[in-house]
Amino acid sequence: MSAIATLKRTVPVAAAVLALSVASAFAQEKKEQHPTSEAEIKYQAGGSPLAAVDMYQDINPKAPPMTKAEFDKARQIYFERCAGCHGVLRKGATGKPLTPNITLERGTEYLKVFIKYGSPAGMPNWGTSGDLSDAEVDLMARYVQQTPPTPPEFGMAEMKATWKVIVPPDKRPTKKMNKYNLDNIFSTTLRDTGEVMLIDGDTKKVINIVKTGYAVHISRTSASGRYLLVIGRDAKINMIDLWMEKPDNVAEIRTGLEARSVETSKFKGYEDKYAIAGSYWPPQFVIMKGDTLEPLKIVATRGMTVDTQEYHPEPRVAAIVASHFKPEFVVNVKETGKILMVNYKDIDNLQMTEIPTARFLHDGGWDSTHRYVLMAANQSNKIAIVDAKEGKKVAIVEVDKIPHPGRGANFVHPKCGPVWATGHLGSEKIAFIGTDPVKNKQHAWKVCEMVDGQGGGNLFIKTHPKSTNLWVDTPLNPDPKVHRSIAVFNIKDLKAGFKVLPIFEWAGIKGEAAGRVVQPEYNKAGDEVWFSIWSAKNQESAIVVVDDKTLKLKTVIRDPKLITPTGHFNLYNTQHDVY
Ligand code: DHE
Repeated sequence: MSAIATLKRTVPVAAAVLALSVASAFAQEKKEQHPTSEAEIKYQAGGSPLAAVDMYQDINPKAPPMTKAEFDKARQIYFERCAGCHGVLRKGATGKPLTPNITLERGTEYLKVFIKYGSPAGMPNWGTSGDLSDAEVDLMARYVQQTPPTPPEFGMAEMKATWKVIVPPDKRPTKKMNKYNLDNIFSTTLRDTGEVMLIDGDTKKVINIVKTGYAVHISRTSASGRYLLVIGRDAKINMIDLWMEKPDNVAEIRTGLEARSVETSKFKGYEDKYAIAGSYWPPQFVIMKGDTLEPLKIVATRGMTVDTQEYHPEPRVAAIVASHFKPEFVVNVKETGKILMVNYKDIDNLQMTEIPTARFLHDGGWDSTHRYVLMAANQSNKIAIVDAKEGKKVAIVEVDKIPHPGRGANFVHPKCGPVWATGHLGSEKIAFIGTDPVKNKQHAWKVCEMVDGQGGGNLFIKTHPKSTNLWVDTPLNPDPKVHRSIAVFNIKDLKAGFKVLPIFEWAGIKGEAAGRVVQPEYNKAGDEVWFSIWSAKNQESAIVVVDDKTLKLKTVIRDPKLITPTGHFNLYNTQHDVY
């Protein structure tokens, strides 16, 4: 039984004062026990676009009364802060379920304590942290006792209504019309302005700022390298033609109400033929025509979980990667813990292999041979490994708390041979998993070594085949010294520990700035590494470029339009899965 459940049984509502002090102690204990919980909270509570979607108000006679205005305000807070963990339908995702059968039994006073002070199990202390006022805590306690409102579905008709071919394929250039070195362009998300900035990696000059959906999550290059696809948090995909004199949008579509992943077909003979996008809401993925984004086939991901085999109503689609071995997309279904190998050879008779792994699949990437895909089941502290050639699960490897690889990092470890590395959001550990089952069998599909980085709050890790450095960021670490710098290891001598480079300081930003250093990303040559300095939208941000050999500052890219840069993707490395 949870500590709070015990509290509820032994402490009647009348003894609220005691309850508050116990809960407060829990909040304190939580801070001590989970030094990175602030990082986790920031990460999970990233804000859902569903906050702005109108949903009906239920009048449940058993639930405490709410006016429509109160309900709408609470719904907005719920989708901005709570849905990431508790789910859109409140049936539980990475957090606990909050359905009325549970919350009505708890009652308003109890729920208020819980929301205000948090719990040792990971519920943030929304009230004492200052995020929610007492009135808002009361509002939320009443809201979670109402029947959860359901956002609308988003099927073919809705997708088609948002689909625009801005420049039809026959009106596009037949050859490259610009002099840019397409292989070394970087696509940088300007998170809060709803744009991506295309930067020439050779000259460091801005090529164009392209309008996109809100808070673009990732950029992916098509197999041929001609198109760039980006997807916003609001599930809007923009397709940018890199052959245009000034690369810009040629097609766009919304594939749902909230999303994180987009990819294009990469198998020989199918280059650029299809695009795929997964969505968080509705839980589904859609296969589209590769040159126009015309939606062709929508597949729902609702279904049974891998472990308890219970129905889950909103299994979100997380990372999607394209296989190099077969005409397949590898689709990660988060809450049910299934990896789907979706074969696009005949999409009218779509064949899918369902590989059960572990719940909460999130992000990951290929090993250096591109045969094995390694995906973090983040809240299960596991890495699921699938052989894309055989279409079979290889192993599930236990790592540390909340692995978060991005796409991971591949290199040859002095003792274990080829490894794939992940850092962790919930700890300072960096795990190296052996990926060579032939020449280094004894280390394959095991953690062959773990080293300590600067601290928890890590999001991305990176190296390059031409480099001997391994870069580990910590943007969500609460300590500014840690989230404003980067750790770099020499992969030939991991035991020697890491050097810390003061990336934020190097940016020379004078005013107040959050200055979180996010996502190491190599240029095409593998001799420089780019970092975003991510500040609030009314503060200065920058991109810092470091020389990979000397570990010295090379350039700082500053521009008043560089607002809230987060992810930034080198087009060649993304196209060829070099990481
Ligand atoms: Fe991400 C990758 C989901 C928060 C920046 N992020 C991914 C992927 C998923 C995901 C499923 C893998 C996509 C793929 O490869 O197809 N991210 C989520 C969330 O659900 C979460 C936890 C909370 C949220 O509300 O979004 C979240 N992510 C963040 C951030 O706070 C970051 C730092 C800034 C932002 O945009 O909000 C962020 N996520 C990124 C980036 C990648 C990413 C830069 C791509 C990494 C790569 O190297 O491919």
